[in-house]
Amino acid sequence: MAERVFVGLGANLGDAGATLDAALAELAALPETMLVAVSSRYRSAPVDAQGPDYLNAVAELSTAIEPLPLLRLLQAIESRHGRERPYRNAPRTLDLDLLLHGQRRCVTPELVLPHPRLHERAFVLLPLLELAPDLVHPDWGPLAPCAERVRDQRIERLI
Ligand code: PH2
Ligand code: MG
Ligand code: MG
Repeated sequence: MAERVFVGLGANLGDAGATLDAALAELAALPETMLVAVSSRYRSAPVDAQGPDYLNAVAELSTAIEPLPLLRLLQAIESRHGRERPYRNAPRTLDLDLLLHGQRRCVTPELVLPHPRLHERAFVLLPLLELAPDLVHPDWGPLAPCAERVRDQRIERLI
């Protein structure tokens, strides 16, 4: 069965705009998957990280791919864009995070669903709410009220 899936995109090294364009085309080309919607792009200050500002966005997919195989496909796309992991939260050419996979919960060393920090980070929450203002988290309920709590994070919606 196809699930409603949200993927967070981020980049703060290289030509971040071109990388996001290419990554979205690769998401659209995944098997058993439709790219349903893409948020605006946002420029955001690094959170718990160093380096240049990030370009962030969120994509909505409809996909029949299960969470772990989908995670591996996302990691393959990251690798094709030169993603390196020298240390935690290092600047990156491309980060693709599985945020929500329907209402599924999953806790494994490799993958936690829903993404445990999605409600704390403006660079995830604002593009997510732009696509799905009525989104309901499987544990915490409606996500819209969380936007109030990330108001101090620097983020700019680009046109
Ligand atoms: N990703 C991180 C850590 N910090 N900050 C912003 N603004 N955008 C990100 O995508 C981001 C971050 C780890 O994945
Ligand atoms: Mg991330
Ligand atoms: Mg990641």
